[in-house]
Amino acid sequence: MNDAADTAPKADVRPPRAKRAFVDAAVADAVFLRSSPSLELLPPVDVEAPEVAFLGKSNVGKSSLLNALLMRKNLVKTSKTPGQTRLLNQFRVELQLRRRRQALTLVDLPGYGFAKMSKVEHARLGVMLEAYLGQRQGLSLLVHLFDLRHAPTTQDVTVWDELSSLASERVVVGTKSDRVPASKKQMHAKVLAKALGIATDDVVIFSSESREGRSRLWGRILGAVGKLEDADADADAPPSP
Ligand SMILES: Nc1nc2c(ncn2[C@@H]2O[C@H](COP(=O)(O)OP(=O)(O)OP(=O)(O)O)[C@@H](O)[C@H]2O)c(=O)[nH]1
Ligand SMILES: [Mg+2]
Repeated sequence: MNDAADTAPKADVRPPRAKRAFVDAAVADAVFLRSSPSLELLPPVDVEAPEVAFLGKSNVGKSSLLNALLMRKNLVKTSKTPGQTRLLNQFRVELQLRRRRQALTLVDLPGYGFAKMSKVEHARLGVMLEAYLGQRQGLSLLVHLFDLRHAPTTQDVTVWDELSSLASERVVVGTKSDRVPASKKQMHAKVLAKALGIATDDVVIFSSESREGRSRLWGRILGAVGKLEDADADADAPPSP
């Protein structure tokens, strides 16, 4: 038996921690902070509470996903009617990690692609979104949501491509997974990933109804803000329901 070989450090072939971790995040506190009608009226990013924004076409489930992440029923306003969110809505969150608390600022963005509103309002929302995405200094992570039930729309892919030069990290989430048969989820994720040019494994399959994907998404968020090591992360845990 070769002792040296036994004690030699083994090559680490595991995927990066940020991708394999599932975090059962304990939300100690979550409150509405403010609604802002423009980037100029948003205060600068608070370095103590890294900012994470949620983007996607209208009605894809951004506000519902935030409620599911935060384990709150109605903290964030949701609606069956597209075009509910029309301001930059910030929420302040305190997570209880293994050793300490971590604050985050989550931003619920208005959806794109909603035709049934006045041209003026449509243009105003477009300008606000573009300014936020193009100029928000210090944004840690953009979570981009797509409806897992359908292939992404042309606009979805255009927006994704246009944001490829974004300085901040991006995570792709496939929403409403409770509406996709279990046997077809991977196939739908594959179609989405292919259209965006990413790996299928990088798609976080999510449902606000069943909370599938919640702990995986927390893992990706904490990985992006560099706090995963402090979290109560269990690399071997199965994806949470
Ligand atoms: N079945 C199912 N329905 C969902 C899910 N997430 C959201 N919905 C429904 O989809 C509709 C839109 O949800 P919202 O969370 O308001 O969507 P949004 O992306 O914030 O919409 P805008 O603010 O208009 O851009 C609501 O009727 C939700 O109940 C989900 O995971 N599963
Ligand atoms: Mg909304």
